Amino acid sequence: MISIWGGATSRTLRAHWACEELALAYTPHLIGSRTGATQSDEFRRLNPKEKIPVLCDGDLVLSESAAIVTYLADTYGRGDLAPLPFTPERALYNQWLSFIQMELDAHTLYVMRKHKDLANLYGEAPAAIDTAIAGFNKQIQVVVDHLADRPFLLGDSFTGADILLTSVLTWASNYGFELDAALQDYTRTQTARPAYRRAAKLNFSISAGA
Ligand SMILES: N[C@@H](CCC(=O)N[C@@H](CS)C(=O)NCC(=O)O)C(=O)O
Repeated sequence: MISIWGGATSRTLRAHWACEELALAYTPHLIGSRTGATQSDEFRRLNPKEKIPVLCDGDLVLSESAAIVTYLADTYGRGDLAPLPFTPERALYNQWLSFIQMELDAHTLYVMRKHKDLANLYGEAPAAIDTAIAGFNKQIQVVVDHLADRPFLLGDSFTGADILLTSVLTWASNYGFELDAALQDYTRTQTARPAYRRAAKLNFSISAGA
């Protein structure tokens, strides 16, 4: 039986969305970040990093949202949500996942989150925020150019890379980034998917931690 720990964030939504795309039965444990729930003894045994999302499937305990999406795709998707391993398509899928996690999440949007919304925890850093904004604007242009002649990151079919990209695009919009019109269309198309709608309804049925 699959369980997913976490809710109310763009990253936990990735795990719920992958389960919904694959029509999997799963048990959500909707704990929020910074609510104290990630510091409980029970949760720390699952993830000593004290971070969500976490997936449990039988004996497997897996953290990191991109790894969770890819595990679900490989185990239950049979090539539907991630290209099969050992193929050039899979190498490109890995490339997009790394790019999104590093250039559009960790180095940019998450820097803004830490030093703006969460400045009480991580400190004010206006110069880091300016650099993060410039970095996001530069790197997102690569995505705009790439999507100019294909509907999805990998070409003709929706994959976990689109789950990750959509999650950062909605996050960026919420932060006031003016996304290119084509990217707005792309985001509208992905967030209209029934699986996204089910996942978002569940994921955001709790409020984010303070
Ligand atoms: N690289 C990780 C990042 C996970 C992460 O930072 N999660 C945040 C919420 S989106 C968190 O759990 N924060 C816990 C806390 O601060 O209590 C992933 O993609 O899963």
